Amino acid sequence: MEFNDIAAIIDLDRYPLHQSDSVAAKSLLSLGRKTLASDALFSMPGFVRLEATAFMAAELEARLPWASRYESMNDAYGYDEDQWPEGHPRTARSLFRYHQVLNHQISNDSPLRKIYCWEPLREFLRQLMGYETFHRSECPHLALTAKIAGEGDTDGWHFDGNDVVFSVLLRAPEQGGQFEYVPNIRTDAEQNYDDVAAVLAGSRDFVRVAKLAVGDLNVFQGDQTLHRVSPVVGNRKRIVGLFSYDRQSGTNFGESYISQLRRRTPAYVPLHVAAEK
Ligand SMILES: O=C(O)CCC(=O)C(=O)O
Ligand SMILES: [Fe+2]
Repeated sequence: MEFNDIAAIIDLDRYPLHQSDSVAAKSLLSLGRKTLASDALFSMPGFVRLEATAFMAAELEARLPWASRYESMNDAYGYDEDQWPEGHPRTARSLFRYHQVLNHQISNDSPLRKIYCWEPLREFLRQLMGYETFHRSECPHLALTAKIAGEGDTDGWHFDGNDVVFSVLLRAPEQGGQFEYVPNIRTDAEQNYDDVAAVLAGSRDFVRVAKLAVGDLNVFQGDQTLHRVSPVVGNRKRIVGLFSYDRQSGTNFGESYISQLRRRTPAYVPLHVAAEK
């Protein structure tokens, strides 16, 4: 199967984003805006065709030996200069452990990159978010990536440092690896540490489990919504493609994070050399 044509990758009958004046595209925008406001997560089921997801999952899994390996106990809030007393939810740590295939390890003709570079998708997402400008990231490492989670791999509870994440699930594990989240548990004005502490301590009271299926495109606002990916169970890996955009053009990720990422990445073997092995 060749994936030269975007119609072979994205289900354009269901999601005619290239016809921005169509009733389908307009109603998708209004549904998406409403859903994001109430739930922080908007999924478009069956966005990517299943034959294409299987192709991309295999392509990405073949890059695993060169992928960056992340393994660390982190708190949910990211870097912060303040000191917090022991027992405070800002000090609670959970495990983050996965492989990440980096932008420069994903070939230019990968269907995943074709989705990311498809202009009608970027324009649709700009309108969905209500931003005036919206650009693909130009980071050589993190613009387009894929996280691959094997047995026991997980993303611990956290808030994202950026406003919004776009992902497409390419392969689901046998069990576990579920996206769990507590919509808008905090606001700009109120950190709501009591409820955050309860979730970090294992309470399931407010936790939602997203019913993500292979091929779904997900728009997720993770800055106020505590979330995690539960540990993967079984041999089949969870593979998710992640698209990075920014309101400003020419953005790169911070140099200190990128140099850590480089240290965690095995020596890079160019694709043509790898293919000859
Ligand atoms: O793997 C996912 O579905 C989302 C991972 C996540 O929360 C993140 O990359 O910040
Ligand atoms: Fe996240």
